[in-house]
Amino acid sequence: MPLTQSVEKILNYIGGELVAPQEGGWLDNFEPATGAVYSQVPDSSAADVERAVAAAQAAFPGWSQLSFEARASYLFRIADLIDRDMSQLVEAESMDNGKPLKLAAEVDIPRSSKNFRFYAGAVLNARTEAYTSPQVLNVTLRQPLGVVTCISPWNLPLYLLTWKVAPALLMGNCVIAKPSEVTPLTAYLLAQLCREAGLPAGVFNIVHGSGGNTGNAIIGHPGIKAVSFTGGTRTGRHIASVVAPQFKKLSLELGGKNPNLIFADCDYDKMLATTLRSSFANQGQICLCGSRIYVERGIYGKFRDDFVERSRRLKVGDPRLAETDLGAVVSRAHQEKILGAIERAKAEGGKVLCGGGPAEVGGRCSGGYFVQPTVIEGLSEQCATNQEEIFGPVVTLQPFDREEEAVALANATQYGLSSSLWTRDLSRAMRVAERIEAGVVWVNGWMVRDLRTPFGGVKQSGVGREGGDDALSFWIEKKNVCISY
Ligand code: TXE
Repeated sequence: MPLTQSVEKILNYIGGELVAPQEGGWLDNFEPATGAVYSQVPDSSAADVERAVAAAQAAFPGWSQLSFEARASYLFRIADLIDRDMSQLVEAESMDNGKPLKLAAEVDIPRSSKNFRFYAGAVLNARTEAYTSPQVLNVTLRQPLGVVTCISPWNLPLYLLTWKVAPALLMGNCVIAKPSEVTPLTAYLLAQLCREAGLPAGVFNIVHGSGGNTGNAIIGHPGIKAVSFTGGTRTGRHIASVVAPQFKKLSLELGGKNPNLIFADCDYDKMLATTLRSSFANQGQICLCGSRIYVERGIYGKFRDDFVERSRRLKVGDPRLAETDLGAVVSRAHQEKILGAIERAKAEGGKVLCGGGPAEVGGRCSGGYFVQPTVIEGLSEQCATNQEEIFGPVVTLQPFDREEEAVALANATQYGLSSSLWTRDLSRAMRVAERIEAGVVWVNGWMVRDLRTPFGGVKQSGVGREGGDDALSFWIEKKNVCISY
């Protein structure tokens, strides 16, 4: 039976049980491709959060005293169940977020089981430090924090939720997760898989709800010892203002306004194909998308014409169809934000080379939230369009003449998450990469990911790093024990 018809009420996962919100708050959950309400999601209250924290606190002694191997065995089992239910999870993610089915199948869900497997494998090889000197042994204990929270966004729902939850659990913590209220479905299905895997009650809890209600109750709870957040910079700033005075550990993965620097000596065909993806994948709703494209003047005209021609050919349509390249953006409000940004770009003097408005998709999707892939040139780097995150299928083009100018343009925003850089000259690649203000620089590629690498941004793109040892170290306290003998 198609999933849409089988999920009326999405439930919280608290103390190992699937439960409704205690005070009965529910939010409509929309299918972005059709604009229809297809289910209800809890708008959980402080009472629900309290129940979840109590369940996690009760589970913590048992869970934290298990070996890495024992904890990893649960997560390997969950990964196997995600793979078993791959098609259902893919359909759910596409329906809930609006992304093409093929993108959820190629990226979102396979990466979700990979997140569990990668970190389960990492902890089995985890090391600690010990230092010896005459009659003295120093050893570092890596102890879990206790009850922690993972707050995740709507753009890559299961992918980013599992990216946070896996290391937190494996290092011995018990987790209160709060997925975005805009895309709760795959978290609900994950809860069911965790129950099937026999994960002990209270180890992992999912409390659904709005940020202002449920989210605030979580970050303010004294029983929560660390907060890992991925979302917008504005929300990240608020969370930091609440969490920092409580001296909790805090990891912030925030927005981006990522530059894509293209030098004339690049591998042109590979650059063009990759730049289409880095501009419009997931309808431009990836914090790593390259929304500011700077091209060395000698190839600017050729690139502009080729890129616009290829962008025009992208198919905006029903996410369920194999030929669809861009599905729906995540909500009516977000569609209006993106369309407003396009109108502002025009008012700022931008020339729309293609797209520039909503996309009409007929049939079952006539009420959906679609935006045309949009390419704009002729703007200054200081205008709002080039300074503020739009988080939609909208990119700007600008030529540059010299390497120093390209670096200055790349660094001309308050963000610093990622950058792409296209050149065959590896000395230039390293020179430019060293000077770009970002946490990730892709040379001759985009979204090439090794999960062992540090991932995160600088400036207003965040604080801290996820991935590999950075994630494992975030979710523990280090204690130095010095033994004299
Ligand atoms: O994210 P929010 P939104 C950017 C993008 C987007 C903007 C806002 O520009 O337009 O952020 O998107 C929870 N206490 N990114 O509104 O508000 C919220 O419920 C605790 C970039 O969707 O940041 C959700 O679970 N939690 C980003 C999560 O925070 C709170 C991906 C993200 O919500 C809260 C998504 C509070 N007070 C959007 N308020 C990326 N870096 O990938 C909200 N939340």
